[in-house]
Amino acid sequence: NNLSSDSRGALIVLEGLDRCGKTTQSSRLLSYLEELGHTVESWRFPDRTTNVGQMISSYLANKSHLDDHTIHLLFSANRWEKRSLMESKLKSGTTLIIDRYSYSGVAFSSAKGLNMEWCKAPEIGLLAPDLVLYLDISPENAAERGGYGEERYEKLEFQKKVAQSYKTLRDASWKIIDATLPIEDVEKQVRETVLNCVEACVKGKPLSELWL
Ligand code: NYM
Repeated sequence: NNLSSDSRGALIVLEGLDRCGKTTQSSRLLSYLEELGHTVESWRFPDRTTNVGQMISSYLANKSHLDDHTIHLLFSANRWEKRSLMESKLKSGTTLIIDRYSYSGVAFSSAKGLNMEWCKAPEIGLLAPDLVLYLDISPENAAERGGYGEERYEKLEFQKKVAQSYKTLRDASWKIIDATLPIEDVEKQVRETVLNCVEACVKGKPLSELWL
């Protein structure tokens, strides 16, 4: 096999509305890549284990209140505190599967009415994903999936705005997948797209930074 030690890992991001199935697909993808012999890790943002992550977690649980700009910058800081580890993992050949990233940051904050360019600015210089898998589901459809939880943002009206924001963020790294298909069909598309992406990275596709 051609996984030589000097080839880098791929940065793969899953995005979508709450309840779109990201978490299920990222764990299935992790097992699949492991079975193929790849070195791979599954991460998620917010990373609630850090100090910043704990502030975010308390905000999401409605246990604290923060200005919209402040929480936006905390989400971004939470990615920045992982940036160097992310870069060294990728360069040493580890593929990272990440559940939510800068696109969530911009989509959720701009859905509150914050200026989109302002929202994108603190993300400049973070590593750009090689592939964004967008699990596409209508807000109504997502809401029917067992209902939303108690967390902030898990409301139909708000998710509609988030869906609109996501649409304006699409770029060439995005693959839109119909998340209303049966889990196995979604998984099949995820696998195909990811294998192409991993291969491109092995062959020397350079790492780049946001925004592309
Ligand atoms: N979220 C997530 C943001 O508002 N900004 C961000 O930068 C990120 C990464 O946090 N409703 C929102 C989206 C989710 C919530 O995410 C928690 P999860 O995947 O449910 O743990």
